[in-house]
Amino acid sequence: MKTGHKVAAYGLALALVFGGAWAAGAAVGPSGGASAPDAAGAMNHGEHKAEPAKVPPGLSVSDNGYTLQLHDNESLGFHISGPDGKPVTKFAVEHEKRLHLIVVRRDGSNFRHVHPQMTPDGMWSVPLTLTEAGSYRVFADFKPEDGPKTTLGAEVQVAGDYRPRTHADSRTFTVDGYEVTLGGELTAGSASTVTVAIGKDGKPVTDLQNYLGAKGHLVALRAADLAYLHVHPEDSAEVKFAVEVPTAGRYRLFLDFQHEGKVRTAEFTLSTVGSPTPAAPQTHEEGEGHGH
Ligand SMILES: [Cu+2]
Repeated sequence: MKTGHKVAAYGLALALVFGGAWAAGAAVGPSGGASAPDAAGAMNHGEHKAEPAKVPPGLSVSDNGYTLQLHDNESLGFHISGPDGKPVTKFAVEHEKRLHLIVVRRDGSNFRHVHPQMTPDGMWSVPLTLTEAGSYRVFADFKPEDGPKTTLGAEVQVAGDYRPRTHADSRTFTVDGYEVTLGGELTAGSASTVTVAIGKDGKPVTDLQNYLGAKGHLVALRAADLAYLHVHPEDSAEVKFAVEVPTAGRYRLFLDFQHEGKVRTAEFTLSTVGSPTPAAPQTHEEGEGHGH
């Protein structure tokens, strides 16, 4: 596993992102808490509550004592090392899975949300073929049985002729004949409510199936750095989310929904509205801003 570590460390130098609590579940956990671990030594006040994170989740390969160790192999393999340096084997189930893996290219394209399998010794893998060239961010979203909810990110490179795409703001997306529309606005510095309407053949789809225990799952990434935002489903009857938007700017949102037995993904690009809020105070912790 040392080997894997080296490889991972090399690949990561650029990126690391991530964050958050992927959908609802995080509930109360100290998810935002200790985001910038090794660097800054930030959290030296011994407070582990939901204080505002200075850095959103998902931006680091290591957080809360846990490290994402990508393996250098064909299928996407990895393990999570714990505070004791050993592979973690006990994970809490969240949204029906022990670990959620999000893969997205740095330009915000080619989003994938998959659920790897783990061997008893803590080695995870998932058959995932990345065919288009580019630099990809891999986010592992999990909660160790005896640790906080954590989102780690590392980079995977796919060689070839990389043609990055740009994404203009867009709140509608069509996939397999489903027209998906986002409602609501993102406002920096607050939890913004986003609603989802899904139609097919001009009629609203009213019988969405549960997928991972909810009517839909939304992943929100800050376009500039792929910070992984906290998203909480707000209501089980309606497809509605609270998205914690830390800063003004553009965001990529990816909705997984299930209808008639198949999971599909719709993607959107939204920019924040209103006056940009100033950056969170760097020297004082006043508990305002994007905390809960
Ligand atoms: Cu998942």
